[in-house]
Amino acid sequence: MYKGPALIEFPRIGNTMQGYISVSENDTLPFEVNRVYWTYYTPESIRRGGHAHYELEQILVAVAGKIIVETEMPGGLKERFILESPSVGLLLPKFCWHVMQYTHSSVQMCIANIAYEERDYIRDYNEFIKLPFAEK
Ligand code: T46
Repeated sequence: MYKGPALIEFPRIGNTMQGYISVSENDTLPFEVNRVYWTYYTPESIRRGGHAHYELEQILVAVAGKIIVETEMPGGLKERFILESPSVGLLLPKFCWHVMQYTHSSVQMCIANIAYEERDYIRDYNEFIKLPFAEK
């Protein structure tokens, strides 16, 4: 079986009086970080994503607002996650089909293991569901 998506709790330093810092360094992440990107001002009616990746692994964090993430792994396991805390991330492993919907003010930070490469995307759902259901 492929490893499925998983929630990650980041440390939360601070208090309600002074605010918080969350932090992560390479030794506490499941991969080495090679790219960080972020998305914002997505209209609430829009569903982004709709793809999987061959090599990309990443952690999605709603640093502001709320993100609904629907995932599907090869073999058909479907899950739904709600991200609404800046100290919680969602680890998306390779071969994980994902679709995201955002509240308008939300900001999504993505911490990724590889640089952007269009060839790494599986954008055709029919191609995705043909992926072998085996350990990768
Ligand atoms: C993903 C989800 C969570 C770049 O040029 N460099 C980049 O690093 C990225 C991420 C995107 N782009 C370009 C490629 C497209 O022309 O930005 C445009 C929009 O990308 P896309 O339609 O893939 O955006 P999303 O929000 O559907 O997906 C993004 C990531 O691309 C994807 O890897 O997993 O966020």
